[in-house]
Amino acid sequence: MSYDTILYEKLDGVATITLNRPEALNAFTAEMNRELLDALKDGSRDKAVRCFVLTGAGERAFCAGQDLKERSPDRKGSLGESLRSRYNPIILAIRRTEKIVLCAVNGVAAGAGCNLTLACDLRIASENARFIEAFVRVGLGPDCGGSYFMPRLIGLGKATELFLLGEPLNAQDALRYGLVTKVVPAAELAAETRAMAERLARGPRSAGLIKRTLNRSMYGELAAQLEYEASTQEIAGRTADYDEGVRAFMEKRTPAFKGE
Ligand code: T3D
Repeated sequence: MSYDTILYEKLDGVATITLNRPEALNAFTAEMNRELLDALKDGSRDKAVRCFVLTGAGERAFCAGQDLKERSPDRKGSLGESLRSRYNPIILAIRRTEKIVLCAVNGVAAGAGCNLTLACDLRIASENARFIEAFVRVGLGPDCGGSYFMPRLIGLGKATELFLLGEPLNAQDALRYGLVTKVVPAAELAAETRAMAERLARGPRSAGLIKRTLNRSMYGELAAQLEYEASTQEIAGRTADYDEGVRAFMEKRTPAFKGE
């Protein structure tokens, strides 16, 4: 299979998927959603693959979420439908595969990009990594399971702060909150990730069962929450504040929200 917006490599039991639009901070287009899902399905079916690594190209960004250049008022369409057809299947694929998914957070992870990291089983972060629940900055609410994973990973108090204020959580604070397993210098991220991925790929059959039991323990209502996020994002996506948020981002200014 060949891809345009991701890189996909399988080696020694590890399938590495690299989001590859560095010029746009690896932001999602519909094509990238499709290709990421295809690669996850391919690796999940492949008996030789025991572990996935998910990362972003370049040192600047893991992923800046939805490509906002596709979200001007005349092009935005239905955000609920976008989540149901493009994003939620990716989140469910990551949680439902019994292969372990290790995220190498190589830079900023914002919006859907932030929540994509949270869906993974483990995260290693470069010192440059930042986690930003950026939705509020553009007049949206959490999606891609962020409202489900974040409170479970770091507690409701800090999660609420991140969602309502949209401020970045840096790599060291992410480590302190238990969001990431390890923080390493940017130059060492690839090697540290490879070592951890190979260790996971050499693990017993029970690794997949461990994932499945943790899913059952903590993530039983994930599909319903993804659907709920899609319905609330549909509402937010129709507001004047969202249109203003996207316009302000494109014009590099602070949005003037009116609460409408
Ligand atoms: O279908 C749906 O719409 C529903 C799903 C929604 C899910 C979402 O993800 S909504 C949230 C979308 N993401 C964001 O709101 C984050 C937007 N980006 C940022 O806040 C900042 O760019 C970052 C904090 C991620 C990084 O800041 P910084 O200062 O390091 O970089 P920058 O200068 O802002 O960005 C660099 C370039 O990337 C810049 O382009 P330019 O000026 O060099 O031509 C910027 O426009 C571009 N870029 C960054 N993020 C996006 C983007 N272009 C398109 N879409 C982006 N999300």
